[in-house]
Amino acid sequence: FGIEITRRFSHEYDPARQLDLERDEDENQGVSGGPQSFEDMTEHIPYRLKKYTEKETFRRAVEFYRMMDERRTVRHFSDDAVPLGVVQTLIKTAGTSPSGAHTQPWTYVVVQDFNLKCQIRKIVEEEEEINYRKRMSATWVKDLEKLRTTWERNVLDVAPYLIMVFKQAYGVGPNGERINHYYSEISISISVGILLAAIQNAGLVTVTSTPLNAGPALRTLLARPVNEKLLLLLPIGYPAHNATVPDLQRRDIKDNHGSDVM
Ligand code: IYR
Repeated sequence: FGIEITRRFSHEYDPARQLDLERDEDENQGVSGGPQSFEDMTEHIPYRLKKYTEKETFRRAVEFYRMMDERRTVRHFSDDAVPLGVVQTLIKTAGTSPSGAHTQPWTYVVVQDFNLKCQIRKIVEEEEEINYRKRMSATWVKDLEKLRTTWERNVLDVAPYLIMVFKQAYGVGPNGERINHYYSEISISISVGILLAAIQNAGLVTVTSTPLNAGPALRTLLARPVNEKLLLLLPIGYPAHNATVPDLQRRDIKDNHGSDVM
């Protein structure tokens, strides 16, 4: 644990260490090139997509934006039931994500069992209490004040489901052979983005929580293999009837230099 904490919380930027970390990254495997031969057996098939009129394209874009603009991170859940089939469909939607070399390097674990949810809550709260008290900098804790987050996690045993998102550092083939994964973390980030859109579309809510330092204990609790690392914990359900959210504003597209049209 010591090393993990120093790496994550070191305030000094150490280029040598940074290089080391980058070298560990899955995306740097197999960089050696060579001529392409396309010898694999994957057939390429025609792709057709319905083309909407310009008016319809506009309407759809605006409608989807309006729906997504209603999305908020919610920290107050109702225990109202959600059919498991809905959650499975949301995860199937997340699985439509692109991924490095189509390796689909994610594992979505759904927890429904109340006792398991209580154990998860205990593990997460124990670590979060230390995070808030010691590991996070004073500035970090101050920056979070407007969100009114604390180390407490009562949502974890109220929400009907917890979706645990694991990154597969590498895959394991049918004969136990290792399969390289590329760009796993960005692939999973894209997949989870799609999941968030699907959750919103279904009229459900989540909080994109990142359980700091609780990963190994949760991986053990859920009996996940060592190649899987917990990245996110997403409670899924309906908002509590008295749920509140901070009155935050989104950045206007005009202030968003990244969205400039060149
Ligand atoms: N990791 C904790 C705390 C937290 C951190 C940030 I940055 C937030 O924007 C919100 C919470 C958690 O996942 O709740």
